[in-house]
Amino acid sequence: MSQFTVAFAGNPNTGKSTLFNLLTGLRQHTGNWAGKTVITAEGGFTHKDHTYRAVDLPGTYSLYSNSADEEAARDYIIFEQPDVTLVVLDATSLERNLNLALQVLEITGRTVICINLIDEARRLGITINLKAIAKRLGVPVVAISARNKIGIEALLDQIERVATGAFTAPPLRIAYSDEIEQSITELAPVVEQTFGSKYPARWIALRLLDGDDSLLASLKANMNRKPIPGAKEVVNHGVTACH
Ligand SMILES: Nc1nc2c(ncn2[C@@H]2O[C@H](COP(=O)(O)OP(=O)(O)O)[C@@H](O)[C@H]2O)c(=O)[nH]1
Ligand SMILES: [Mg+2]
Repeated sequence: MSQFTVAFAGNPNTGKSTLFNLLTGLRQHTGNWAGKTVITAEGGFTHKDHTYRAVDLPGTYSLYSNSADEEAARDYIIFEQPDVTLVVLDATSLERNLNLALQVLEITGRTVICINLIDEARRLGITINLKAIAKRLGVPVVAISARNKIGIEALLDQIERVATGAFTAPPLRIAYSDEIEQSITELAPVVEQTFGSKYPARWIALRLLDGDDSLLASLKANMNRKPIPGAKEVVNHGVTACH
Protein backbone atom coordinates (compact mmCIF):
# COMPACT_ATOMS: atom_id res chain seq x y z
CA MET A 1 0.00 0.00 0.00
CA SER A 2 1.60 3.25 -1.09
CA GLN A 3 1.67 6.27 1.12
CA PHE A 4 1.27 9.75 -0.25
CA THR A 5 2.19 13.07 1.33
CA VAL A 6 -0.35 15.87 1.37
CA ALA A 7 0.81 19.35 2.39
CA PHE A 8 -1.86 21.73 3.71
CA ALA A 9 -1.30 25.34 2.65
CA GLY A 10 -3.55 28.33 3.15
CA ASN A 11 -3.94 31.83 4.50
CA PRO A 12 -4.27 32.05 8.29
CA ASN A 13 -7.83 31.49 9.53
CA THR A 14 -9.12 29.55 6.55
CA GLY A 15 -9.93 26.51 8.71
CA LYS A 16 -6.79 24.65 7.70
CA SER A 17 -6.24 23.22 11.19
CA THR A 18 -9.93 22.35 11.55
CA LEU A 19 -9.73 20.29 8.36
CA PHE A 20 -6.37 18.84 9.34
CA ASN A 21 -7.70 17.73 12.72
CA LEU A 22 -10.86 16.33 11.18
CA LEU A 23 -8.87 14.19 8.73
CA THR A 24 -6.07 13.10 11.02
CA GLY A 25 -8.04 12.77 14.26
CA LEU A 26 -5.72 11.65 17.00
CA ARG A 27 -3.20 10.29 14.54
CA GLN A 28 -1.05 13.41 14.64
CA HIS A 29 1.78 14.98 16.49
CA THR A 30 3.23 18.47 16.48
CA GLY A 31 6.76 19.62 16.40
CA ASN A 32 10.11 18.13 15.82
CA TRP A 33 10.96 18.06 12.18
CA ALA A 34 14.65 17.17 11.97
CA GLY A 35 15.35 19.88 14.51
CA LYS A 36 13.72 22.58 12.40
CA THR A 37 10.27 23.92 12.83
CA VAL A 38 8.91 23.91 9.33
CA ILE A 39 5.56 22.35 9.78
CA THR A 40 3.10 22.96 12.55
CA ALA A 41 1.64 19.46 12.70
CA GLU A 42 1.98 16.12 11.05
CA GLY A 43 -0.50 13.27 10.98
CA GLY A 44 -2.02 10.56 8.91
CA PHE A 45 -5.28 9.46 7.38
CA THR A 46 -6.56 6.79 5.07
CA HIS A 47 -9.01 6.97 2.22
CA LYS A 48 -10.07 3.95 0.23
CA ASP A 49 -6.92 1.98 -0.66
CA HIS A 50 -4.34 4.57 0.30
CA THR A 51 -2.72 6.05 3.35
CA TYR A 52 -1.69 9.65 3.48
CA ARG A 53 0.82 11.58 5.52
CA ALA A 54 -0.66 15.00 6.23
CA VAL A 55 1.64 17.94 6.80
CA ASP A 56 0.22 21.21 8.09
CA LEU A 57 2.31 24.12 6.80
CA PRO A 58 2.27 27.50 8.54
CA GLY A 59 -0.61 29.74 7.43
CA THR A 60 0.70 32.29 4.92
CA TYR A 61 -0.62 34.93 2.54
CA SER A 62 2.07 34.27 -0.05
CA LEU A 63 5.23 32.31 -0.81
CA TYR A 64 7.27 35.46 -1.38
CA SER A 65 9.78 35.10 1.47
CA ASN A 66 8.26 37.91 3.52
CA SER A 67 8.60 35.91 6.72
CA ALA A 68 10.09 32.73 8.13
CA ASP A 69 6.66 31.10 7.76
CA GLU A 70 6.46 31.97 4.07
CA GLU A 71 9.99 30.70 3.52
CA ALA A 72 9.15 27.47 5.33
CA ALA A 73 5.97 26.86 3.33
CA ARG A 74 7.75 27.74 0.08
CA ASP A 75 10.73 25.49 0.82
CA TYR A 76 8.51 22.58 1.77
CA ILE A 77 6.56 22.73 -1.50
CA ILE A 78 9.64 23.25 -3.68
CA PHE A 79 12.13 20.91 -2.06
CA GLU A 80 10.03 18.21 -0.41
CA GLN A 81 7.67 18.07 -3.38
CA PRO A 82 4.60 16.61 -1.65
CA ASP A 83 2.42 14.33 -3.78
CA VAL A 84 -0.43 16.78 -3.29
CA THR A 85 -0.51 20.36 -2.09
CA LEU A 86 -3.94 21.12 -0.72
CA VAL A 87 -4.65 24.84 -0.75
CA VAL A 88 -7.38 25.74 1.71
CA LEU A 89 -9.26 28.92 0.83
CA ASP A 90 -11.85 30.96 2.69
CA ALA A 91 -15.01 30.99 0.57
CA THR A 92 -15.95 34.41 1.93
CA SER A 93 -12.74 36.10 0.73
CA LEU A 94 -11.76 34.22 -2.38
CA GLU A 95 -10.16 37.16 -4.12
CA ARG A 96 -7.54 37.61 -1.41
CA ASN A 97 -7.12 33.85 -0.90
CA LEU A 98 -6.60 33.05 -4.58
CA ASN A 99 -3.32 34.92 -4.44
CA LEU A 100 -1.67 32.07 -2.56
CA ALA A 101 -3.47 29.48 -4.70
CA LEU A 102 -2.00 31.02 -7.87
CA GLN A 103 1.49 30.98 -6.40
CA VAL A 104 1.23 27.32 -5.46
CA LEU A 105 -0.19 26.52 -8.88
CA GLU A 106 2.70 28.27 -10.61
CA ILE A 107 5.01 25.90 -8.72
CA THR A 108 3.07 22.65 -9.09
CA GLY A 109 0.04 21.21 -10.79
CA ARG A 110 -0.12 18.53 -8.11
CA THR A 111 -2.61 20.72 -6.33
CA VAL A 112 -6.17 20.47 -5.06
CA ILE A 113 -8.06 23.65 -4.27
CA CYS A 114 -10.30 23.33 -1.23
CA ILE A 115 -12.80 26.14 -0.73
CA ASN A 116 -13.69 25.99 2.94
CA LEU A 117 -16.33 27.83 5.00
CA ILE A 118 -18.86 27.22 2.26
CA ASP A 119 -21.58 27.32 4.96
CA GLU A 120 -20.52 30.85 5.85
CA ALA A 121 -20.48 31.89 2.19
CA ARG A 122 -24.00 30.53 1.73
CA ARG A 123 -25.18 32.40 4.79
CA LEU A 124 -23.79 35.60 3.30
CA GLY A 125 -25.50 34.92 -0.03
CA ILE A 126 -22.23 34.29 -1.87
CA THR A 127 -22.49 31.75 -4.68
CA ILE A 128 -19.32 30.24 -6.06
CA ASN A 129 -18.96 28.88 -9.56
CA LEU A 130 -16.73 25.90 -8.84
CA LYS A 131 -16.68 24.70 -12.43
CA ALA A 132 -15.50 28.05 -13.72
CA ILE A 133 -12.77 28.28 -11.10
CA ALA A 134 -11.62 24.70 -11.78
CA LYS A 135 -11.48 25.46 -15.49
CA ARG A 136 -9.41 28.61 -14.99
CA LEU A 137 -7.03 27.02 -12.49
CA GLY A 138 -6.76 23.67 -14.27
CA VAL A 139 -6.91 21.55 -11.10
CA PRO A 140 -9.70 19.99 -9.01
CA VAL A 141 -11.69 22.45 -6.90
CA VAL A 142 -13.92 21.25 -4.06
CA ALA A 143 -16.17 23.25 -1.73
CA ILE A 144 -16.32 22.06 1.87
CA SER A 145 -17.23 23.02 5.37
CA ALA A 146 -14.59 21.53 7.66
CA ARG A 147 -16.54 22.51 10.77
CA ASN A 148 -19.80 20.92 9.53
CA LYS A 149 -18.07 17.99 7.81
CA ILE A 150 -19.59 18.80 4.44
CA GLY A 151 -17.85 17.82 1.19
CA ILE A 152 -15.08 15.82 2.85
CA GLU A 153 -15.53 12.60 0.83
CA ALA A 154 -15.49 14.54 -2.43
CA LEU A 155 -12.35 16.32 -1.30
CA LEU A 156 -10.62 13.05 -0.44
CA ASP A 157 -11.58 11.64 -3.84
CA GLN A 158 -9.88 14.58 -5.57
CA ILE A 159 -6.81 14.27 -3.36
CA GLU A 160 -6.63 10.62 -4.38
CA ARG A 161 -6.89 11.48 -8.09
CA VAL A 162 -3.97 13.89 -7.88
CA ALA A 163 -1.89 11.69 -5.54
CA THR A 164 -2.20 8.59 -7.72
CA GLY A 165 -1.64 10.48 -10.95
CA ALA A 166 -5.14 9.67 -12.22
CA PHE A 167 -5.33 13.44 -12.67
CA THR A 168 -2.32 15.42 -13.82
CA ALA A 169 -1.85 19.06 -14.72
CA PRO A 170 1.21 21.14 -15.57
CA PRO A 171 2.00 24.13 -13.35
CA LEU A 172 -0.31 27.04 -14.13
CA ARG A 173 1.24 29.39 -16.63
CA ILE A 174 0.42 33.00 -15.95
CA ALA A 175 1.39 35.31 -18.80
CA TYR A 176 3.39 38.34 -17.70
CA SER A 177 4.40 41.45 -19.64
CA ASP A 178 6.58 41.03 -22.74
CA GLU A 179 9.56 42.39 -20.85
CA ILE A 180 9.20 39.90 -18.01
CA GLU A 181 8.47 37.01 -20.37
CA GLN A 182 11.65 37.85 -22.29
CA SER A 183 13.67 37.77 -19.09
CA ILE A 184 12.10 34.46 -18.05
CA THR A 185 12.98 33.00 -21.44
CA GLU A 186 16.61 33.91 -20.82
CA LEU A 187 16.80 32.98 -17.15
CA ALA A 188 14.69 29.80 -16.85
CA PRO A 189 17.11 27.60 -18.85
CA VAL A 190 19.99 28.80 -16.67
CA VAL A 191 17.97 27.97 -13.56
CA GLU A 192 17.28 24.52 -14.93
CA GLN A 193 20.93 23.91 -15.81
CA THR A 194 22.08 25.09 -12.41
CA PHE A 195 19.55 23.50 -10.11
CA GLY A 196 18.25 20.62 -12.19
CA SER A 197 14.95 19.92 -13.85
CA LYS A 198 13.16 18.77 -10.73
CA TYR A 199 12.58 22.32 -9.56
CA PRO A 200 10.02 24.73 -11.09
CA ALA A 201 12.40 26.74 -13.28
CA ARG A 202 9.89 29.29 -14.53
CA TRP A 203 8.68 30.14 -11.05
CA ILE A 204 12.21 30.30 -9.67
CA ALA A 205 13.25 32.57 -12.55
CA LEU A 206 10.33 34.88 -11.75
CA ARG A 207 11.29 35.04 -8.09
CA LEU A 208 14.94 35.70 -8.91
CA LEU A 209 13.91 38.51 -11.25
CA ASP A 210 12.01 39.91 -8.29
CA GLY A 211 15.24 39.83 -6.24
CA ASP A 212 14.22 37.00 -3.91
CA ASP A 213 17.59 36.43 -2.19
CA SER A 214 16.07 34.13 0.40
CA LEU A 215 14.94 31.71 -2.28
CA LEU A 216 18.39 31.80 -3.85
CA ALA A 217 19.96 30.97 -0.48
CA SER A 218 17.55 28.06 -0.01
CA LEU A 219 18.30 26.75 -3.49
CA LYS A 220 22.04 26.83 -2.83
CA ALA A 221 21.63 25.14 0.54
CA ASN A 222 19.42 22.40 -0.88
CA MET A 223 21.78 21.88 -3.79
CA ASN A 224 24.71 21.32 -1.45
CA ARG A 225 22.97 19.20 1.11
CA LYS A 226 24.08 15.63 1.30
CA PRO A 227 21.16 13.26 1.23
CA ILE A 228 21.02 11.23 4.45
CA PRO A 229 19.61 7.78 3.73
CA GLY A 230 16.10 7.48 5.10
CA ALA A 231 16.02 11.04 6.37
CA LYS A 232 13.86 13.81 5.02
CA GLU A 233 14.91 17.27 5.96
CA VAL A 234 14.15 20.71 4.68
CA VAL A 235 17.09 23.05 4.84
CA ASN A 236 15.61 26.25 5.99
CA HIS A 237 17.72 29.21 6.95
CA GLY A 238 16.56 31.48 9.67
CA VAL A 239 13.65 29.39 10.86
CA THR A 240 14.11 28.64 14.51
CA ALA A 241 10.90 29.80 16.13
CA CYS A 242 8.18 27.42 17.19
CA HIS A 243 4.65 27.92 15.93
N1 LIG B 1 -18.37 28.59 9.71
C1 LIG B 1 -17.28 27.83 9.59
N2 LIG B 1 -16.22 28.05 10.38
C2 LIG B 1 -15.14 27.28 10.23
C3 LIG B 1 -15.09 26.24 9.28
N3 LIG B 1 -13.88 25.65 9.36
C4 LIG B 1 -13.21 26.31 10.33
N4 LIG B 1 -13.96 27.28 10.86
C5 LIG B 1 -13.61 28.21 11.94
O1 LIG B 1 -12.64 29.12 11.47
C6 LIG B 1 -11.76 29.50 12.54
C7 LIG B 1 -10.31 29.28 12.11
O2 LIG B 1 -10.09 27.89 11.98
P1 LIG B 1 -8.65 27.24 12.04
O3 LIG B 1 -8.82 25.80 11.71
O4 LIG B 1 -7.97 27.55 13.32
O5 LIG B 1 -7.94 28.03 10.87
P2 LIG B 1 -6.40 28.04 10.41
O6 LIG B 1 -5.81 29.30 10.96
O7 LIG B 1 -6.47 28.10 8.93
O8 LIG B 1 -5.73 26.81 10.90
C8 LIG B 1 -12.16 28.66 13.73
O9 LIG B 1 -12.98 29.44 14.57
C9 LIG B 1 -12.95 27.51 13.10
O10 LIG B 1 -13.90 26.96 13.98
C10 LIG B 1 -16.23 26.01 8.45
O11 LIG B 1 -16.29 25.13 7.61
N5 LIG B 1 -17.30 26.85 8.66
MG1 LIG C 1 -3.90 26.55 11.93
